[in-house]
Amino acid sequence: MRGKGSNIPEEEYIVSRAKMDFAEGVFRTNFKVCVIGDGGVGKTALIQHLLGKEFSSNYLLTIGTDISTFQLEHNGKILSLQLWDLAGQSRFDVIRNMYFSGARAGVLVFDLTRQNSLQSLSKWKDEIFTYSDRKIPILLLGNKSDLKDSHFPFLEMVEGLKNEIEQEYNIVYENNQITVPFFPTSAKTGENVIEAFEALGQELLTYQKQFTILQKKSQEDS
Ligand SMILES: Nc1nc2c(ncn2[C@@H]2O[C@H](COP(=O)(O)OP(=O)(O)O)[C@@H](O)[C@H]2O)c(=O)[nH]1
Ligand SMILES: [Mg+2]
Repeated sequence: MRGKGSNIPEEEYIVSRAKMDFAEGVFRTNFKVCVIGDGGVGKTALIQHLLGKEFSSNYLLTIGTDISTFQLEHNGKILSLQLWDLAGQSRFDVIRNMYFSGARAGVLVFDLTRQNSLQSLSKWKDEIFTYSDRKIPILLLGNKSDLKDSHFPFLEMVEGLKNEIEQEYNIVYENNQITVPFFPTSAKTGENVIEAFEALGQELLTYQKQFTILQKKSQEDS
């Protein structure tokens, strides 16, 4: 399984958004994925790595949003992940809900060298669940593993956050199967980056099933 990235022109983006917003029960291959977390944790660098661009230690502060598409092949199906690179700066607070609307997955990124960037993630998770209007799959990334001897600092806190999110799924989805994958990653060396997004692809398919069951049930009940 290998991913391939490309930048998409605006018209195509609008068309695929329209497809996404059609019947929820139909198998969906286009997913809006919001990449979030504090400024400087490496969100842009991770996306650049996925898209096959060289790592640069000199990115400009994110201004606004970049949208790029990363494709995964999964059991012969193509999953198209539209990666939204969100600005973490507080001056963008007012327009954030617009960014999250219609999101089908969230990638929560923290910096393995900055514990407070992990502490922020619970707040980011609440925001994406609120504004996307459902409990969507979450991928948890501890980035900059190349700067750490041990890849797993703050493991207890990571487990705590995983459990917190999985509990929220358990409340909504009967016999919930959705889990929160966690990977230490490095946008610099590329460690685990593709593997992590492949794991997210798997969760998106699981989510699709759970959500369809939930919808059928609510139709039967009404
Ligand atoms: N050593 C190391 N530096 C990284 C890594 N990822 C990002 N950086 C650096 O961290 C800084 C912030 O990265 P950036 O992608 O702009 O963060 P963003 O604000 O979350 O988008 C930049 O100087 C990057 O070069 C990583 O995996 N390892
Ligand atoms: Mg950025």
